[in-house]
Amino acid sequence: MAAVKLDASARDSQLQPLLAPEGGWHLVEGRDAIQKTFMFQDFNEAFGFMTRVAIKADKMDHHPEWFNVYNKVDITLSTHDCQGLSGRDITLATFIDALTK
Ligand code: HBI
Repeated sequence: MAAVKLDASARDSQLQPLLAPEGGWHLVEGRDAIQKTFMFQDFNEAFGFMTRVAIKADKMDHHPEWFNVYNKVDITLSTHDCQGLSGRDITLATFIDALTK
C-alpha cells in the first residue's frame, strides 16, 4: 500500500499530541520527520527496548532511523516512500511511547 503524507487535519489531530511537551517528540529541522531521545538504566534495558521496537517495525514493514550508545536510544521516524510523515509514523511512535510508559 502506497504511503500517503499526513494532511493538515491529521497533523492537527494525530501529530500535535506527539509534539506536545508531554509527548516529547520534536520535528526534525529541514525534514518532514519526528525525533525523540530515550534514556534507560543501562545498555541491556536500551537494547531490550530496541528489540521490541524492531519486531514491531518488521511486522509493520516500517522501520525507524535510530542511533544507540549505551543507555541512550535516539529515534527518528519518517516514511521514505512518501518523503515525509505518514500514518505509519504515528502508529510506530504511539507503539514506542507505550513501551516506555
Ligand atoms: N520504513 N521508515 C520507513 N519508510 C518506508 O517507506 C519504508 C520502511 N520500511 C520498509 C519499506 N518502506 C518497504 O515498504 C519498501 O518500500 C522499502
